[in-house]
Amino acid sequence: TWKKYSATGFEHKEEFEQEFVRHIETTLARSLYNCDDLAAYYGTALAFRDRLIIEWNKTQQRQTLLDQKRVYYLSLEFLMGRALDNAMLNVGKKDTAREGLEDLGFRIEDVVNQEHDAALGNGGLGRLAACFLDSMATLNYPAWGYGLRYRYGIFKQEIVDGYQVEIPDYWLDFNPWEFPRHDITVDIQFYGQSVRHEDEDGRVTYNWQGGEIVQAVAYDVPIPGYGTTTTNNLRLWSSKASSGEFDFQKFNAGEYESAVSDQQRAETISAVLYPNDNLDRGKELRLKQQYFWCAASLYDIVRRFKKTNRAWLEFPDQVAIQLNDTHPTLAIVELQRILVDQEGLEWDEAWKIVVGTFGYTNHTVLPEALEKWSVPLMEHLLPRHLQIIYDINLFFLQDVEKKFPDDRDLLARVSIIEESRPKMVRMAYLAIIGSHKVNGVAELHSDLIKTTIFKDFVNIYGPDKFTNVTNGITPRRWLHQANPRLSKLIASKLGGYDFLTDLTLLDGIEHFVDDKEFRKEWAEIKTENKKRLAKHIKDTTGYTVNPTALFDVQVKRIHEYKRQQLNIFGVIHRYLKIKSMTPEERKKLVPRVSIFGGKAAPGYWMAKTIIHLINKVGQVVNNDSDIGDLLKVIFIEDYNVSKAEIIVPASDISEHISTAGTEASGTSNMKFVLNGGLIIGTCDGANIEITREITESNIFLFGNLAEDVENLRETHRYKGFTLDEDLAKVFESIRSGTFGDANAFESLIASITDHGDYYLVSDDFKSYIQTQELVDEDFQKQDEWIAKSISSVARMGFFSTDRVIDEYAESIWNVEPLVVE
Ligand code: 26Q
Repeated sequence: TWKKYSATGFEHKEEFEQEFVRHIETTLARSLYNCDDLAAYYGTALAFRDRLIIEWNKTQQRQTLLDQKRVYYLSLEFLMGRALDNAMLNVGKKDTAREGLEDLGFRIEDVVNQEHDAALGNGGLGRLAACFLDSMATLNYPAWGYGLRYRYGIFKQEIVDGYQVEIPDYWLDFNPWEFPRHDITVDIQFYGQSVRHEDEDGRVTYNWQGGEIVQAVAYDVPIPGYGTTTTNNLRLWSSKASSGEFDFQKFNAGEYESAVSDQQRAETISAVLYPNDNLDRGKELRLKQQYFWCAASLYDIVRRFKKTNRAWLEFPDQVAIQLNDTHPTLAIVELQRILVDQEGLEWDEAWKIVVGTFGYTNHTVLPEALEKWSVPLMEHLLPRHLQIIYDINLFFLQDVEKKFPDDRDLLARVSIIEESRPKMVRMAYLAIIGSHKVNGVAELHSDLIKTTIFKDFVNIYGPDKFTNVTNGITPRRWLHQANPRLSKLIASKLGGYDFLTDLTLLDGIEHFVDDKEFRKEWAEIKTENKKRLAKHIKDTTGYTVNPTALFDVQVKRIHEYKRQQLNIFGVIHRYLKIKSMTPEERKKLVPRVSIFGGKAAPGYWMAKTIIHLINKVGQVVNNDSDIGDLLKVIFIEDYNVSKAEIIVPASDISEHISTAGTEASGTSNMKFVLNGGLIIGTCDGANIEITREITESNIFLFGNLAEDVENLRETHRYKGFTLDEDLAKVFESIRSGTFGDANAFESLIASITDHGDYYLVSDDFKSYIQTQELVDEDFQKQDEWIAKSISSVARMGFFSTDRVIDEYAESIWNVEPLVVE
């Protein structure tokens, strides 16, 4: 006698089983007799989905009724990974499902593994957005995500003969987590012209006319909070040809091909995620994506606001919009256009509303990643928006002129329009000017943007407009879900799972650092996780790795600034050293498995060369009988969120070794430490704050400081530099063909020896190698190592996205959680 639809989930396994079977037999039109793991996945997902839908509807009704201020998180990327495991844990009924599935003859792990990752993002920025959604729902904030429903997410990576090959990631076949809202559509305009009107009183208005229309269709994804009934909404827009008169006439006239090609052109807008991470390439289709998504989202937000019949002045009291980097900056211009051209507000009144509404988060200082769009392209695609940008710029420069008279250089420096040929629109400047707050994502990064790329704006606006909100991660996915045994062990000491919603409670495990039994269990869990990864490595690469070896992991997008080349040169150095040792000397060594993973942007030649080198080194080292278990080099194909959930809990040490001042924050550093891995890293991004929290004795820091980087580069340019001796030997061995065709790696070597070593690989090589030797030494003192691991985890409370979201809510959004009874 169980309740049919309990609020929180299934009361008994029988209730789950019944729902499961019902979906297999009706929704999927199959029978239990031909139900494989994939069908079992769908059955389980649909059963849980039913529960989510009920809470989702209630949450939306509640939010509409109470009509508190809402947050809208605009991001072109949401790197969600899998949904089922997360849904089961957040609803709190995973064990019930496990038992039910067992009764029916399935292993829950196999069922969960059937799900295709939702990979609508490149890396850190997209995963951060996904962690934010989890925390916003968990903390009961009335919040929506807005993004694009790409037909193809980030490509799948295969390694063929040591080279990266890209395979399209078609993931939408049957996605039980999305709900098409064919009734929620927005017509989005492109091209055409801006037409001037002057009425009898001499009032001048502009109107955007002509061009073409593409339809945006909403697809909604439920976002369940952990331990709460709040289920928020992620709305993704899909593009479709508008079914206007136009097509109909074409079809009628028999112009099928042209009608079909119009349709394809429209659908192309949301077809594919651009695979560049930290690199801007001014492609027209990308700008179309940005406007399509901004315009549809704003239409939706404004429509919702208008239903409440409030005065426009109240808009910023009801709506906070956060811009995830500059990608949605056109939303600023679009809101100004709606208010002035369509709603008839005065410019100044409208602009105050706009600035009060938006906040802008910067994620990079790399010059090649700062978005710029050519003025001619903007004028062609969005003629009225370009005019508005020019006006925003004019009024802004007038203000600056008043404040700093006769500083023409300043005006040229801060102008939204760069006077190049062609002229360019600087999106970051537009985002700063159109927002009331600008934030970086870690302390060092937030300081750097204030003193370098946005220095002039700090002078103009004063320092209060610029703030820091250090990134975090959701402990639900990155501890409880990825590492259930560790989570359980911690819960056993803390008397429950409260730490999952208040991560600072982790400090309670510090008391157990000296508890022998606790340490033993802690170490065993790490070993189990390493065995699971070793199996994955065996299954996917064929290589056998020893789970007692030191697992050294670097997984992230491949980029010169992240310096995977420093890591692989270090590996080669180690290989050469082992080769030169006597058997006696070798006995003293700590066996090590160097594990790499990550995708290179398809057009990023140097990144692809680094992948190639890693794979060639692996081929040689792993097949060298001289070396045995002492060193293995593994490249894990197709690194993604669900692989991270296996890799992160299995690392002894992970590498976060960017050139100081280049990695805005990094978030995988936090994931590794939270899972009991130590890290080796530079004084960069959030590594610095991690060090502050866990103390210097628990982290392996090395390398030059951010403050010295500019000088070093300058010296390289004008005086050159002497190549590190050990690095020179590494290059000799590559050049002599030890790892196959030496020519293949010449450009990589030359970037250091001949082209100024921009990323300071040579400058940091010695201290990197020395620090890695320290890692070996410390790893041999296993007891101390485990103690470091435990006390680091104990001090990671700060890095929860729950803390991050509360900070945004308080200092940028001014929104309150919605109290759920
Ligand atoms: C821009 C223009 C055109 C095409 C693509 C892009 C583009 C796409 C993605 C530019 C940048 C990105 C992604 C940036 C990113 O992931 N940045 C990372 O953000 C993390 C979360 O704040 C930080 O932890 C990382 O340090 C930062 O690199």
